[in-house]
Amino acid sequence: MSYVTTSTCRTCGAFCPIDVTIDGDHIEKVEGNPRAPLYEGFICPKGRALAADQNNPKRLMQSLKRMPDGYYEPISSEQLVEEITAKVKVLLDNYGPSTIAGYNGSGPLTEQQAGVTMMSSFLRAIGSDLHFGANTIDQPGINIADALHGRWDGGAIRPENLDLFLIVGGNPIISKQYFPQNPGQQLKRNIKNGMKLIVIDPRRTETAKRAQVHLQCIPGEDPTIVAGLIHLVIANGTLDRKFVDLNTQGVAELAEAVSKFTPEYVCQRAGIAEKDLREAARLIGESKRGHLGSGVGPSMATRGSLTSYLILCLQTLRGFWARAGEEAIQPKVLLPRRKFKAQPNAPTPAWGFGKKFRVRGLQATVAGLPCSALPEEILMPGEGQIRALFMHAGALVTWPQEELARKALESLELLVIHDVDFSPTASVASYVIATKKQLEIPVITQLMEVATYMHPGYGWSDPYAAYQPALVQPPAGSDLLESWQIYYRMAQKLGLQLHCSPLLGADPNRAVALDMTREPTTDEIYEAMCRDSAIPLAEIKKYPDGNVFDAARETIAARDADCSARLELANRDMLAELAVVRAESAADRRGINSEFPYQYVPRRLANMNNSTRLPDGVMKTRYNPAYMHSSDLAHLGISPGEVIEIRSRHGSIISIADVDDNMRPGVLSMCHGYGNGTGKDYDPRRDGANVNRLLNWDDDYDPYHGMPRMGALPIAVTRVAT
Ligand SMILES: Nc1nc2c(c(=O)[nH]1)N[C@H]1C(S)=C(S)[C@@H](COP(=O)(O)OP(=O)(O)OC[C@H]3O[C@@H](n4cnc5c(=O)[nH]c(N)nc54)[C@H](O)[C@@H]3O)O[C@H]1N2
Ligand SMILES: Nc1nc2c(c(=O)[nH]1)N[C@H]1C(S)=C(S)[C@@H](COP(=O)(O)OP(=O)(O)OC[C@H]3O[C@@H](n4cnc5c(=O)[nH]c(N)nc54)[C@H](O)[C@@H]3O)O[C@H]1N2
Ligand code: SF4
Ligand SMILES: [Mo]
Repeated sequence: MSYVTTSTCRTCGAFCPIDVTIDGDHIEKVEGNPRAPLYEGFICPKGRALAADQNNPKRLMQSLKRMPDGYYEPISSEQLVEEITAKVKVLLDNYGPSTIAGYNGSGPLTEQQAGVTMMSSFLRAIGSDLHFGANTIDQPGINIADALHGRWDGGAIRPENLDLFLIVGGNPIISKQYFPQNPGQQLKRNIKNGMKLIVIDPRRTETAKRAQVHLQCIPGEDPTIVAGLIHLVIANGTLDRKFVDLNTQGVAELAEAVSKFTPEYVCQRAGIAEKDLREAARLIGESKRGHLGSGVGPSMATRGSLTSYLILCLQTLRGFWARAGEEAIQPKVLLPRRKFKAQPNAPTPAWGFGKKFRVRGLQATVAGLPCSALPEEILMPGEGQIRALFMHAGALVTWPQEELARKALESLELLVIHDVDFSPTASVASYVIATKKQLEIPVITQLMEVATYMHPGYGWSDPYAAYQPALVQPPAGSDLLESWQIYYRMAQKLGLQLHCSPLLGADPNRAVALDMTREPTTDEIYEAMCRDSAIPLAEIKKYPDGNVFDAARETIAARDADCSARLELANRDMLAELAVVRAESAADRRGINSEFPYQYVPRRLANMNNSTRLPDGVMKTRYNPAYMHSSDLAHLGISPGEVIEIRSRHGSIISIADVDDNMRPGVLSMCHGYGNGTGKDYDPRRDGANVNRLLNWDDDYDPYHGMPRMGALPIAVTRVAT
C-alpha cells in the first residue's frame, strides 16, 4: 500500500518541500508540496527525478577499496574504518597532522549536513586546520568585498518590498540564487507589483527575458559597467546624500576613481548601447528600495572581488539597505538568534590569515582556504606536503585543470571519497565510501541559514524551517555509511574527542562534546547542531510541511547613539585595481585574436546540479551542449548537433554544438560538471565534456584567494570531421 509523506529536496540550496509517495521502502514519486508555506508547491525537474535517483540501479551498494592492480574490490564498512584509521595513524605518527586535509564540495554539503561538522571536528581533533571547500572556485569575491566594504547590520531589503533588482551575471530562475523559493513566480509577482529588473549578462537568460533593461555585454567587462553605473548615479545627482553622509567614508575618492568611466568609454568597451546604460542608471537612481547582486558570471571572469566591491558601493550610494523598524530578512530559526541594527559594521581584514601555502604565496581569506593551492600542495614534496585527503565532491570534473587534479589525487597516499555512485572522482580514490542518499537521511534546514553568512542569495526572508525524518531504509543487502560516521568511528579508534556545533553564527565555546563511547544517531547530531537555536528543534519537528515561525521574526533596531562605524567606499586595493582596469588595453586583456576568436562563459542548466549525476534516461539530454549564436555557427560552417573541438590556450575538449540565439555573438556558453572521458570509448553525446580542461590555475588568478580565470576565456571553435 503506497502512502504520501513529506520531506525536503536537498539537491540544491533551494531546499524545496516535497511530497514523496512511498510503497514499503520503494520511492514511487516525488512532487512539490502544495501545503508548505512560501514555495507554492514548486518543484524542478531535478526534484522530480529524486524517485528515479533513489532507485538508480547504478548506485553504490558497498564501499570499495582500490587494489594494487588498480581494480576496486568491495570492502565491509567495518573493515574500511579499520584500514583507513590505521593509515591515518601511520601518517600522523610519521608526518604530523598538517599532512591530512578535508574537502567539502557543494552538493554533498547540502545533502550531508552532519558530515561537514564532523569532518571539521575530526580535523581539529587531530590538529589539522586544512579544511577546504568549493567557495574559492565559486564567488569568493562576495566575501572579500563584504569585509572590505563593511556590512550593513540591518541586512537587505525584503524581496516583496523591492522596487528594483539588479543581477550581474546570475540567472536566479534556473539557479535559485537570490530567489530560492519558486523564483519564477516570485520575480513575476514582484515585476507585476512594479519592481524593475536589470540584468547584466552576455546571454539573454530566462531571467533577462523578464528584465526592463538587459545589458548584453562582452564577458569580463563587469567592473567597467558597474563603475560606469556608479559614475552616472553620482553625475545624475541621484545618490542618497543623507545615507552616504551618515554611514560612509570615501565618496569623493570613489567619485574620482570612476570619473573616467564615462558612458562613451564604458559602452564602447563593454559592447553595449549607451541609451541602455543610461536607462539602467536612471532606474537605479529613481528607485528607493533596491537590491543589487551578482552570480558566478563576473566571479569566473576574474576580478570578482572588484565587481562585488563596486556593486556594494553602488548599493550603499543609493542607501538600498533595510532601516530601523522594518522586519529583517534571513532571521535565524535553527541557529541562535541574530539581532539586526540599522547601522554599519566597520570593514574587517579580508585576507592573509594563517599558514602561508607554498603555492602562489596563498593564504586563507574570509572566503576560506584557497582551493587553488590544494593540487600543488599535494604534488610538491617537502615540508607541508598534503598526503591524505578526505573528500566529498566531484573535484575531477569541477576543479580547473583536470589533468593536474587527476595527477594530484592519484598521487595521494590516502584519498577517501564519499560517493553515491562510482563517479569520475571516485575512480581515483584509495577508498570509496558508499554513502546513503538524501531520502535515507533525516533533514534539517539549518545549512541554508548558515549560507546567509557567506552569500546574500540563500536562505529565507521569513523565519522558515523544517525537519523531516529519514523516509526509507537503504536497499536490502547494502552496506552504507552516512558521511559523518567515518569521522566519528576514526575518532573513537584514535581516542579523540569530537565536538558538534553549527558551522557559523554560534559561540564555538558552546559546541557539544559527543559521547565517544556510544555512537550517536543523526538526529542526536542535529540536536547538538541546533543547540541554542532561536526555535527548539523539538518545536520544528511538529510541522511535517515545514513552517514559518512568527516567534523568530526580528525587527531591525535603531542605530546606537555612539555608533561611529562607516562603510568604506574607497578601499585602496580595490580602487588601485580599478585604476588598472581603466589604464589597460581592453583588447590585450581580453586576449581575443585570430587564433582564439571566441569567448567561453559558464552557465547552469536546469537539469543538472554541478556534477551530481542523474540516472540514465531521466532527462532528454545527458550531455552539456556548447551553445552559440546561429550567426557564429553559420560563419564556422557548423550545424547544431555536430561534433566540435573547443580549444583554449590551456587545453581542448570535444563537444556537441547547439544553437541559442539568446547568446551574444562571439560567445560560447557551456555548463561544467560533465565528462571526464578520453580515448576511443569517449562519447561526448553520452558523457558530455569537461570544460575544466580548458582552464589553468595559473591563468589570471586572484592574488588573495587564488581563483583563476574560469570564464571570459579566449577559445577557438572548429568542426570535427566525423
Ligand atoms: N568550469 C567550472 N567549474 C566549476 C564551476 C563553474 O561554473 N565552471 N562552478 C564551481 C562551483 S560554483 C561549485 S559550487 C563547484 C561544485 O562542485 P563540487 O564542489 O565538486 O560539488 P558537486 O559537483 O555538487 O559534487 C557532486 C559529486 O559528489 C558526489 N557525491 C558524494 N556524495 C554525495 C551525496 O551525498 N550527494 C550528492 N549529490 N553527491 C554526492 C557525486 O557523485 C558527485 O561526484 O564547482 C565549481 N567548478
Ligand atoms: N540548476 C542548477 N542550479 C544551481 C546549480 C546548478 O549546477 N544547476 N549550481 C548552484 C551553485 S553551486 C551556484 S554557485 C549557483 C550559481 O548561480 P548563478 O550565478 O545564478 O548561476 P548561472 O546560471 O551559472 O549564472 C551565471 C550567469 O552569468 C553569465 N555570465 C557568464 N560570464 C559572464 C560575464 O563575464 N559577465 C556577466 N555579467 N555575466 C556572465 C552566464 O551567461 C549566466 O547566465 O547556482 C546554484 N544552483
Ligand atoms: S530547485 Fe529543484 S533541485 Fe533545488 S531543491 Fe528545489 S526541487 Fe530540489
Ligand atoms: Mo557554487
